[in-house]
Amino acid sequence: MSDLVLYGHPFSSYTWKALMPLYANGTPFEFRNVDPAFPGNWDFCRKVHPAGKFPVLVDGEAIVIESTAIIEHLAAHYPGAAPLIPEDPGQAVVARMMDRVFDRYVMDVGQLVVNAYIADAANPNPDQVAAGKNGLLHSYAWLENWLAENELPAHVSLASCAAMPSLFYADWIERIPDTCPRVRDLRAELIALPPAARCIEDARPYRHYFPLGAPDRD
Ligand SMILES: N[C@@H](CCC(=O)N[C@@H](CS)C(=O)NCC(=O)O)C(=O)O
Repeated sequence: MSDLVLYGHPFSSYTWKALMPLYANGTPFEFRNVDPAFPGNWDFCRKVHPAGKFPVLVDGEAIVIESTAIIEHLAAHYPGAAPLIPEDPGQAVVARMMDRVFDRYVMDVGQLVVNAYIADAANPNPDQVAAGKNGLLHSYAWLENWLAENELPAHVSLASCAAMPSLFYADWIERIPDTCPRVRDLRAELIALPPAARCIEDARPYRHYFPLGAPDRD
């Protein structure tokens, strides 16, 4: 059995973010699914995470919470073919900046809409839905401009691990508009990466969990 254990859910965006580097570098680990079908696993996350969230990585005595910290931990202790954090300090800052952008202004903003549907799928709070969808459109436009001047490397790295799941699900919540072709292309490129495709396939049986109804694509 591997020393590394990852607690997470196959349908969870932040779990994908942690799975991507593990898959890309072929790092051996045991996956513990927090789905209610596997009782006890989520209880562990509730115990070790201040908000009971997953993914959680256990590495021997070390418990690492938060997907970004998990990637930093893997980069430091399990380096592999995929350079998770750029060696150049300036590029590392950009990678960490984009990690924050995708988590805070794509993933978490889209989650506002998802939460509104979880609370009441028949009557989601319209202000919350509008805030989430407008926030996504604003972030898409920002990213479109950023991508005109910058490149997000299309290999598995901190930035792309944050970008892939957030753009995957954001597009289900509010489609990336025609005015943002660079963002649409980036999403397509990232979800075609083999570790991403594996996450997407393994999550397929859980698509009925998507509170807005999963679209018939991807
Ligand atoms: N900032 C956290 C966010 C983790 C997060 O929101 N995880 C979701 C699944 S994608 C979760 O635990 N949801 C269950 C809950 O909030 O109760 C990270 O980067 O790991």
